[in-house]
Amino acid sequence: MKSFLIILFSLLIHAGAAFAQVQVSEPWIRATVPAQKTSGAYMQINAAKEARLVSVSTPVAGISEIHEMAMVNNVMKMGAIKGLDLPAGRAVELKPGGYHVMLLNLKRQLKEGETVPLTLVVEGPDKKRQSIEIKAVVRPIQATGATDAPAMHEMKH
Ligand SMILES: [Cu+2]
Repeated sequence: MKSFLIILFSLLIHAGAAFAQVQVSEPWIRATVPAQKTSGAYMQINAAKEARLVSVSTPVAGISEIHEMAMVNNVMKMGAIKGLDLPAGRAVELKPGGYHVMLLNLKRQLKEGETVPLTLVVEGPDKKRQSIEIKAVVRPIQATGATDAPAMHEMKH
């Protein structure tokens, strides 16, 4: 019995190690008003080994895209990118005014305080993919970062 427990324990450690290569901290989504169809999701992603975020999905949105923001002719524009590189050991921040996950075709209003599941798919240099399930907290509409206000999202999409 004792040896069985030890084996089980070591299996758990291995599963944990594989999963811990990519850590997501402080995921949040901006709350929406009733008719609003878009919002943004933000978080910090820290990959122990080089990886790439290749897709995101959530049951509350019809489409989820990875977006970057860039200055084009002095105007801040955003657009979808195919993936976001996650350098080894360095946190990549998705935040208002920067990289973000764009949630489109929202199926319902997102209310402050609720949690929303998100699935991130990360690809390693060996092309192996890993899904990471996280839960994002919905924060108030006016949460930090005026440049990425919901009204602006509505205009650009
Ligand atoms: Cu966007």
